[in-house]
Amino acid sequence: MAHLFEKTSFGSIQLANRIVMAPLTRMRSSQPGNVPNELMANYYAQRATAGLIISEASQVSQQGQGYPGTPGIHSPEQTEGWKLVTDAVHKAGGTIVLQLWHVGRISHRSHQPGGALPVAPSAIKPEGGTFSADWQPVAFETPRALELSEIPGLIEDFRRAASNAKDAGFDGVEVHGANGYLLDQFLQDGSNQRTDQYGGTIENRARLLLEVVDAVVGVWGSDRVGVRLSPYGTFNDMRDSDPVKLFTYVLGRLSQRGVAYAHLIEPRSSGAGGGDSVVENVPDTAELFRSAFNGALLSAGGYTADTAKHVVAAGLADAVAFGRFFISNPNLPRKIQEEAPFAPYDRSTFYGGGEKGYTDYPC
Ligand code: 8OZ
Repeated sequence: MAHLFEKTSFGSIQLANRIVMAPLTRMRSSQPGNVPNELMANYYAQRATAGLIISEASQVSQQGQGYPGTPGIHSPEQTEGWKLVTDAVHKAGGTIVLQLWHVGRISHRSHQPGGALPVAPSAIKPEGGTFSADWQPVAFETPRALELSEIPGLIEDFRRAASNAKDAGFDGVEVHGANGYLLDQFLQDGSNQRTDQYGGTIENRARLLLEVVDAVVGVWGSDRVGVRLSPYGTFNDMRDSDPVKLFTYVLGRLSQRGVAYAHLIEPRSSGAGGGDSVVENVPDTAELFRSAFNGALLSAGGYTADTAKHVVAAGLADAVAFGRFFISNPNLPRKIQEEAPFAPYDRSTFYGGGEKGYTDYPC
């Protein structure tokens, strides 16, 4: 029976324990240029006792940005900035992978090159909104459907970003295929109504994600690449007509490629970023998809110390990711080991700002 404090590995990535820090958008990169900084390095280093840290989602291009203050991994300055983070985490004994992100339609003209419309598989407007480059709440607009001729450039953006992440000293990368961002928009038929080879059948809708994974694997090797997915998630106005068939196919293809891990977000915490409510009567995706993937499975979404112990002991996941509680408990593994209560988090300081609510939680 596996234990949270037993070491494990995701491909060639070694984890000292099975408590993983989930990717968390915190919107504190330096402006202009969305550059990672010393404050971020300190924040991540404080959390180095995690078995693995997954960095906050980091845009692979300017077009891939959808919120103010999120770090990029496309410019030389950003790559240099990330070196501060990887050095600090490694000095503190931790392991960190970078999450590669393109938001697709979850953006606003103010973030886009030349003030253009955000891009997506199809011109379908999601419900809801984001924050503009000057931090004003703005509604989503109808995105521009990507031309077929633009797809190779998108894949190249991910490849180049993966290469930058390697130069920046990360231990691997995670492809963000979840939560209604670009790659998920291609996967699910509520947002993809294309009629070319990137739309229609499941094989076609999964094509972009798999081509991106192949490009990134070409840089890192499959043993240092993970993929995050959110079957049944509804954040960012997502829906699919047959999630079991879609995600079983995707996980099967990822198995064939031998990627280091699959990272599944439980739909009970589908309100990612929006609040703390728990969605009732939704499938348990670690259980539903465990047999569809032959590598390490990382499960995320509203875990407590007890439910995390249980899911690993039951063999339904190899490791568990905690998000919100890693914000307020930098040394979360020790708290779990000592069965100490978790410190509460302050949602009002999640996004943007400085040290407050970021590096000032007691370690
Ligand atoms: C919350 C706020 C903004 C972005 C995700 C990158 O859900 C995010 C995100 C979450 O994956």
